[in-house]
Amino acid sequence: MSEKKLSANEGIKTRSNFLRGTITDGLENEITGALAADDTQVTKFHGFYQQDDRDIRAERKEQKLEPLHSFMLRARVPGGVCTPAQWLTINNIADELTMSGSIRLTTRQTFQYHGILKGDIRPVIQGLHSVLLDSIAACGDVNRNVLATTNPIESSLHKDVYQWAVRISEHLLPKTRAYHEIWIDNEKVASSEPEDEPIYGPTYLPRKFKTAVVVPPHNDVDVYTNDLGFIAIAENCVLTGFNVTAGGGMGATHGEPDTYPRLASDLGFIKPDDTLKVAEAILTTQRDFGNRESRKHARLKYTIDRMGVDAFRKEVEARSGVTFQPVVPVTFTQQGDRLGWVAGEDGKHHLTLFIENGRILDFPGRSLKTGLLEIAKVHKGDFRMTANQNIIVAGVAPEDRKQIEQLAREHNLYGGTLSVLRENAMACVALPTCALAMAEAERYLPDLITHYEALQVKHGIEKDAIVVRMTGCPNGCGRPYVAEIGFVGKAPGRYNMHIGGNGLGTRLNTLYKENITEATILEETDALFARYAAERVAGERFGDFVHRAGIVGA
Ligand code: SRM
Ligand code: SF4
Repeated sequence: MSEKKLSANEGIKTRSNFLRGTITDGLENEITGALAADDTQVTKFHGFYQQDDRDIRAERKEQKLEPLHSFMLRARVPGGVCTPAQWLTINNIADELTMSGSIRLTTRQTFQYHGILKGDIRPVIQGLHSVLLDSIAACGDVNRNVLATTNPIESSLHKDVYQWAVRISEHLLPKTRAYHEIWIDNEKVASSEPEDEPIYGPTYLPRKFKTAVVVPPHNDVDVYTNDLGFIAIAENCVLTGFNVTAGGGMGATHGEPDTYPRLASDLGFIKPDDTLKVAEAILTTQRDFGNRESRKHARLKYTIDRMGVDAFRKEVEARSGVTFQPVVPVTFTQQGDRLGWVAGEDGKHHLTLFIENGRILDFPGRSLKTGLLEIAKVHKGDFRMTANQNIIVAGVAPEDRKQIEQLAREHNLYGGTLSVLRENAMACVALPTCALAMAEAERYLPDLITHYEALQVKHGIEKDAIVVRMTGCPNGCGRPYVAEIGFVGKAPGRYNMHIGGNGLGTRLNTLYKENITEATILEETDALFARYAAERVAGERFGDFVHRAGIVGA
């Protein structure tokens, strides 16, 4: 393939010298708050994005000022597990080194800072490093943060599965020394060894790559939306292996039907010992067969659709030396998180706290950030960030439960009167920081949910959990295409409405109405809820009902 045909990012990666680019020079340039354009692609591999506040973009332009550049940094926290000591540092960094002051839990079990000024990126990364956290490969064309079911009830199985998430994450990490060199040591580390990326090669992957490990029956990580999935199979809480899935992804572009959300295909069952071999083989197959000309068609899902699942499976078997066994049948019963207390098999207690759209900050009457800080000061277990933007205070001894619960209640982190609808709702960041947002999501969904709650009460269905998700554009960061009702931003105040996910994360929904405003959304929902309340059969979920009633097709 000639370089001329390759996407611009391929050239940037090649020239970056294993992810260095000219970032160091850019950090020293005090004339601008920005980095060089090519470097802003390279920094993604180091975990951060250049952004600007879109609320004030026009105003700054009018004043002939450059946009107010700042950076969003995403940490890498496999399985979402961190210690209270780490949380104290995470909190302090948000206070001292970010303009937003917030900690934003993401849909991939980690957190982001928004509003870091260029001169503060190094102190932020060094601060995280001081408590053994990093942001390498949190973004970019590499394997990203690996998800693992939080599943605190089956504690020993969770521990095993979490360890696999960590091992996969470590195994597939880029090996470049650039991250340490630029951010930690601040100088080139002398080495006689020539630099190499044994798994990735110098141009890394054609596109981002995402991995999740799930423990059925709880599909809290929406495993089928990942490029690579491991579905844990266990007997008596002992892991016997994984069903492997490949080729999931949510992103699409409005008006371009050759881009689409896709659920992963089942490849087959493997033993635990084969996990890393298979993960690497799937990744390198994508490395070698993925489309490097068009980034819109570069994800593994398109590679698999082009090759065919059987040919893809054979290639993976040849590379890994592992033969897939038939898939072990599994059942999922739920997506999303179980909020509140559960007791684990190890006698420890775990409290899942609802964080609306993942934004941890002190709001009037809800001092979420202070509350978590106070909990971190006394908590002896760990924290687990969930793939649904919530957080678990995990591993609480029975005698400490009262104190944790009291702190959570004092700060309105627990014990209010949330509807099940709100508890299950999720929105992506969108405006004002996301450069790709076409409509509001995080700042608007809470209001839409309030309208929805009223409609649920009107139709007597307020006890029904309906999974509602919203994103500000079709990229799908809040996984709206596996929601029972998904809203996808098209333009300010306008959304596509999708319905018919199954509440388990194993069925895509269907486009129902296009480009509609709030008034039409509420009219349509009123009519749908009325029919659902009147015509559903016992126990039927909303997403299943709209299929059975023929409101959306198969
Ligand atoms: Fe995402 C790009 C936020 C999970 C699909 N995503 C972005 C960027 C970085 C915008 C950009 O490129 O400039 C967003 C930054 C917004 C901001 O200001 O913080 C962004 N994505 C997020 C987060 C923070 C949403 C959230 O509210 O939690 C999630 C961070 C996850 C993490 O910690 O790693 C996030 N993004 C997802 C998911 C869900 C998932 O992975 O489970 C998806 C859909 C699954 C998938 O990848 O197919 C997702 N994000 C995208 C895409 C579309 C990719 C594609 O294949 O087309 C983009 C745009 C792109 O890559 O070109 C994108
Ligand atoms: Fe931004 Fe779109 Fe992702 Fe929302 S879905 S965070 S608007 S890229």
